[in-house]
Amino acid sequence: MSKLVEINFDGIVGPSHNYAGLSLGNIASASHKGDPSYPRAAALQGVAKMRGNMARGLAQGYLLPLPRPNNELLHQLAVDPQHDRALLAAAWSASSMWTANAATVSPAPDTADGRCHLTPANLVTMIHRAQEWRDTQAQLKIAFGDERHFAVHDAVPPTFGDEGAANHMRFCEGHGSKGVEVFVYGRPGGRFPARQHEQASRAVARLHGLDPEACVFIEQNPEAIEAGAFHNDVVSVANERVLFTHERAFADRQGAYDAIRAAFPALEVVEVPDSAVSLADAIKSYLFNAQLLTLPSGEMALVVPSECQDNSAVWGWCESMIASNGPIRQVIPVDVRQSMANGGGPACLRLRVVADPATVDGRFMLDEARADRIESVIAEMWPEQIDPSDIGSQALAKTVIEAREALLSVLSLDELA
Ligand code: SUG
Repeated sequence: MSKLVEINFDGIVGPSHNYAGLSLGNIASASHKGDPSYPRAAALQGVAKMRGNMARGLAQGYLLPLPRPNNELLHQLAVDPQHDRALLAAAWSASSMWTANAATVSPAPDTADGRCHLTPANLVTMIHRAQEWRDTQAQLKIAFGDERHFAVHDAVPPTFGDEGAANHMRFCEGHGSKGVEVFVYGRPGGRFPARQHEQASRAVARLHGLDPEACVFIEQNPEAIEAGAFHNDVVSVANERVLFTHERAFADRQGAYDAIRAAFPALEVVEVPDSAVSLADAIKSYLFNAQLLTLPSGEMALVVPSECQDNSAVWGWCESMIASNGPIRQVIPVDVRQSMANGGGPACLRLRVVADPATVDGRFMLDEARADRIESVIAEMWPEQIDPSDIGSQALAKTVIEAREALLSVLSLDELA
């Protein structure tokens, strides 16, 4: 029997979490620019989400915050901390919390060599994200260091922008069976950057040794990017046979469904029409930036941001979906408001890896004892509040560095220091 299960690796929110308005095209990031942030609350919200999924009987892992501030970047760009506030903030960004952008993952049943392949995302469109991949790769090489089971690649070189799993979906009968991988790219030329380049997606598919018959490349709807869906996972999510999507997610709606169905005939589309939930409401509430999970009972649950309850069209739609006989049987709201204010919902905060948990370095797997340890370091060491004017201060830099090191230490991951 296959021991392959889906493991969600959540990004632990780093101690420098702040709102710097760094992401053009990400409406939440722009509208919260300059707000005070609450790193301790943010990180505890993330741990509570992980605990919730663990309590549902699901395998849960985590990735650690990256070293910030990134002094090397500040030197390379000769940043003047008084005047170059956005560049300064970039070097302090805790954006690695959104691990859906850490890498693209192709599970072992999909690849030519029968190993699980991971390619860190180059995230080249934005400097605060482009600095992530080498440190992310260093973690992936430890967590998935067993080369009998995993292959960790280098990022795709620029100029082809790659945003990782946020623009990638996988359809399968069960997580351990062979899947069809769908890559969603944007076409440049609009008001906002199209962060995922088609050529990056195609390169990842080749690197991973995917069967060309089991790959589908789809264009994201430029109107969705224009409305603030800077990643496809803001307007769609997939799990096993199900695609949960907004009607306006793809450039050619029917063509997209047909192409997926040609490769994966069992596809079930749960489409939310624009007439029920507008693209604007979908993006504001992050209804689709949800974790669509198969529970141990076999039922599917949708873990949504609690903002969905604040929007009557969105919540009304969720209630009618549950009342109907569709494949998604539960909707579970979670509070990740600190991350949401930077455009990161429950789905952004996790990287899905299908693997046998016994083959993963155990120091990256959550259990009750580790959750307790992580929570107590956060409660003790994470700054309670960061104001924009604090960014760059020596005192805060010291706090942030010490907090991360304390976390690495309790998890026996000092080699990442
Ligand atoms: O890359 N926000 C992130 C949010 C990433 C969400 N991820 C997924 N959709 N998978 C981004 O735009 C904001 C940082 C700031 O403005 O301080 C930021 O980087």
